[in-house]
Amino acid sequence: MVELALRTHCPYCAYQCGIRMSDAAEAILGDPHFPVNNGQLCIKGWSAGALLRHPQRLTTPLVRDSRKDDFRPADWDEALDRIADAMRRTREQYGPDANAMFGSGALTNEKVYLLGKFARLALGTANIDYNGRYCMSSAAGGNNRAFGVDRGMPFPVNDIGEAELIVLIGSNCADTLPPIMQWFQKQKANGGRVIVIDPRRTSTARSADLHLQTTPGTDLALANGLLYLAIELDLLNREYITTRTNGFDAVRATVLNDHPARTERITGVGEPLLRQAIKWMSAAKSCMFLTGRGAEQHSKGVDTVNAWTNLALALGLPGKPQSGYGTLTGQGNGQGGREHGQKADQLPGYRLIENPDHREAMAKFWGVPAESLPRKGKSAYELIDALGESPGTAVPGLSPIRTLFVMGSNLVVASPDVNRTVARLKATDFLAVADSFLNETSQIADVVLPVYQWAEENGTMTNFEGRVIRRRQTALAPTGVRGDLDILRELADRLGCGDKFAFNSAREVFDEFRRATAGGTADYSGITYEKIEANEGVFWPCPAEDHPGTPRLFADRFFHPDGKAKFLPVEHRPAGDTPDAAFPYLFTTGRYKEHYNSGVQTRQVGELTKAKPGPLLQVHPTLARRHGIAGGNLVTLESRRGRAEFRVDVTPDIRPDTLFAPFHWGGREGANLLIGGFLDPVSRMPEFKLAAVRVVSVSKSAP
Ligand SMILES: Nc1nc2c(c(=O)[nH]1)N[C@H]1C(S)=C(S)[C@@H](COP(=O)(O)OP(=O)(O)OC[C@H]3O[C@@H](n4cnc5c(=O)[nH]c(N)nc54)[C@H](O)[C@@H]3O)O[C@H]1N2
Ligand SMILES: Nc1nc2c(c(=O)[nH]1)N[C@H]1C(S)=C(S)[C@@H](COP(=O)(O)OP(=O)(O)OC[C@H]3O[C@@H](n4cnc5c(=O)[nH]c(N)nc54)[C@H](O)[C@@H]3O)O[C@H]1N2
Ligand code: SF4
Ligand SMILES: [Mo]
Repeated sequence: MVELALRTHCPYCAYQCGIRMSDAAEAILGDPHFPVNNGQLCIKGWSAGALLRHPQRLTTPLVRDSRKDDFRPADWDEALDRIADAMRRTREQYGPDANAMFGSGALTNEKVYLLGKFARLALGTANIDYNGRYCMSSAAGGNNRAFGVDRGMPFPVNDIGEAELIVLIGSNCADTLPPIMQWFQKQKANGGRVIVIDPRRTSTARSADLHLQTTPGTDLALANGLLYLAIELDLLNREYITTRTNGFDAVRATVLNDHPARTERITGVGEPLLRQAIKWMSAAKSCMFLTGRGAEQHSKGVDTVNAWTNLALALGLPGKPQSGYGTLTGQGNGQGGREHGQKADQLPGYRLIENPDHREAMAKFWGVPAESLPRKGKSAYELIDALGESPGTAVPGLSPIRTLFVMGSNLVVASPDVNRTVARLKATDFLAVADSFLNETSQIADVVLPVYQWAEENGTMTNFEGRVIRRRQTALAPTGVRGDLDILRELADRLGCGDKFAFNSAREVFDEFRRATAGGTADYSGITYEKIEANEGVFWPCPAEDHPGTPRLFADRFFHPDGKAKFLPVEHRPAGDTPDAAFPYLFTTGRYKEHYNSGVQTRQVGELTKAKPGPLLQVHPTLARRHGIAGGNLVTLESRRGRAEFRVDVTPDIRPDTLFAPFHWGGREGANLLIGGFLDPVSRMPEFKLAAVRVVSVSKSAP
C-alpha cells in the first residue's frame, strides 16, 4: 500500500509554494505552514490538480516504425528496448559522444543526479545539457565569478520584507513569482522603496516607487553608469572594498567612460533619474539588487550580472544584513537543477568536470577510473545545432549527435531559432522523449515514454532561496505510467550498467546523491528527510547531519579561496542581433501570469486558457499609428531568421521602439521563430530578450 501525503509543493516555478491536497487530490489549497508562501498561491498553483486527471495525459508508451508513420501504443519493454538499441547502435557507429541527453530544471534533484550519472557512466557521453542553460546560466556564471558560489539568493526570502531598498532588474516577479509580493508589501509597510528596471510598465513596475524604462539590452551600461556616479559623488564603501574584495581599480578604470550623457544615450534613462537612483541606493541602510531573466538572457548576460555585482560590492552590500545581490531563479528546481551534473561542464555537488580533483573525487565515489569520465560537452543550443548532419556548423572530423533523449523540456518552443531547431531535431537518427503530455518536441520523436507527474512521486527540490524541500507523493498515478528514475534504471540495465543504477525508490537515490555531494560547493550531505520535515526545508551548504544548514551566505567570507569577492571589469557591447534600417525595432519576450514556460502544462488547464487564450503582441500607440495598426489586428513580424504572427494589444505600457510577446505558444505564434542563436561567450545563454524585427503585414480582420 502506498502511503499518500497531504502536503507537497506546486509543480511549476522556483517559489515552490507549499500546497495541501484534499482527499483524492480534488482540490489544491495553499499550505499555511510553509513559511515561504504562507498559504498563498497563484492561479497556476491552485488549478494544477487538473493536470493529474487530464484526458490528454499519456498513459502508454508510444512508438513509430518510421517518421512517416503515426505513433502506435507499445508496451514498456518494446519502447525501452528501442531506445537502448538506438543508443547502442549510435555508440558503435559514431562513438559515445554521438548520444546526448537533455534534462531540465523541472526535475527533482534525484533525477538530475541520476541523469548526469547515466550520461557519464551508462552512455559514456560528454553531451548532456539541459533547459536551465536557457534560464539561470548567466546568473550562475556571474555569481561564480564574483562570489565563488552560485546560490541564486544568498538570503532567505523573508529578508525582502526588511530591506530598505530593493532594485529589480529585469524581473516581473508580480507575475512570475506572485506570492513573493507579500514580502514586498511588508517591505513597503516598513517604509521601504522599490526600483524596477524594465522596458515595459509591468504589474511589478506599477507597484514600484521608481521605474526606469530602459532600452532592452542596456542593463550593463546602466549599472556602469551608476557606478560612475557613485565614484563621482564619493558614495563608495572604501573600507569594504579594501577588506572584502579584489580588483576594484580595474573596474574604476573601465567605468570612467560611463558618464551620464553616454549612459543616457545607451539606456534611455536621463541624468536626474540616474542621480536619484544612486542616491537612494547609497543612502539606504539595507539594499538588495535582484536580477531576473530580462537582464540575464542576453549575449552579454554574464557581464551584465557582473556589472551589478560590481555596483553592489562598491556600495558594500553583499554580506550586509538584508542587502546584497541575488537572482530570482525560475524553474521549480532551477537551483538544484544547476548543481548536480546535468550541465555539460559539471559533476554532482557543483563540481567541475574539467577539474582533475573533482573528476578524481566523483570517479572514486562511482567506482570507475577517472580517465573513463567524459570531458565537458556541448551547451544546450550548441548541442541542438550539432544534431544530425549539420552542414556548415559541424566541426570537421567530429561526429554529429545522432540520438537524443529529452527529459523535461519542450525544445521546439523553448529554443531560439525554431525553424533551425526543428530541422536539427528532424536530422537525428533517433529521438526519445519522456513526458506526461505530447508537445511540439515529442511530436517529432520516435519513442515517447509516459511519466509520473509531480504529485505522484517523491523526491527533493531546491527552491529559489537554496532551501531543499521534499516533493511528496499525494496522488496515485494512472496505470501504465512509470517514473523518470525507473526509466533511467531500465535503460542502464539494458546498456550493461545496471549495477550502478539498482535503485528501488527516490529515497535510495537521495541517499547516494547527498553522499555524492560531500565536499562539493553545493554540499547536501547533511540533509535528511527528517531534517527537511522538522524545519520546513534545509538551506545548503549543509555538510554534516548536525549542521543546521546555511540560510545566509557571505557575512564573513566569500567562496573564492582567499575569502574575498571579485570585481570584474565589464563594458557595454551591442547585442548579437542589432536593429538597422531594414529591421528597425527591438523585439523582446517574457511571460504571462497564467501560463508556464512552453505552455505544455498550463495550456491543458481550462481556467488558464480561458484567462489567457493566446499571445498578444504589445505595441506602443506611436508605433501602431506609424504602421496603421489597431488593437485586435493580426500582425506579421519578421526577423533575420523567420516570421511570426500575433494579435495586437496597443498599449502605452511599452517603449515606442520595442515590441513584446510571451513565448508560451508554438506554431506561427512562436516568439522563438524570431529569436537568433547568439550566445553569451561565458554562459552560452541565448539572446532570448532581443531580436531586431520589422512589421511585414497588418491584417485588419477582427479577432
Ligand atoms: N507565470 C509564470 N511564472 C513563471 C514562469 C512562467 O513561465 N510563467 N517561468 C518561471 C521561469 S522558468 C523563470 S526563468 C522566471 C522568469 O521570471 P522573470 O525574469 O520575471 O520573467 P520574464 O517575463 O521572462 O522577464 C522579466 C521582464 O524582463 C523584461 N525585459 C525584457 N528585456 C529586458 C532587458 O533588456 N532589460 C531589462 N531590465 N528587462 C527586460 C520583460 O519586459 C519582462 O517584464 O519565471 C518563473 N515563473
Ligand atoms: N523567447 C524566449 N524563450 C525562452 C525564454 C524566454 O524568456 N524567452 N525562457 C527560457 C527559460 S527561462 C526556460 S526555463 C525555458 C523553459 O522551456 P522548456 O524547456 O520547454 O520547459 P517547460 O515548458 O517548463 O517544460 C517542458 C516539458 O517538461 C515536462 N515535465 C515537467 N516536469 C517533468 C518531469 O518531472 N519529468 C519529465 N520527464 N517531464 C517533465 C512538461 O510536461 C513539459 O512538456 O524556456 C526558455 N525559452
Ligand atoms: S506557480 Fe510558483 S508562485 Fe504559482 S503557486 Fe506554483 S510555486 Fe507558487
Ligand atoms: Mo526559466
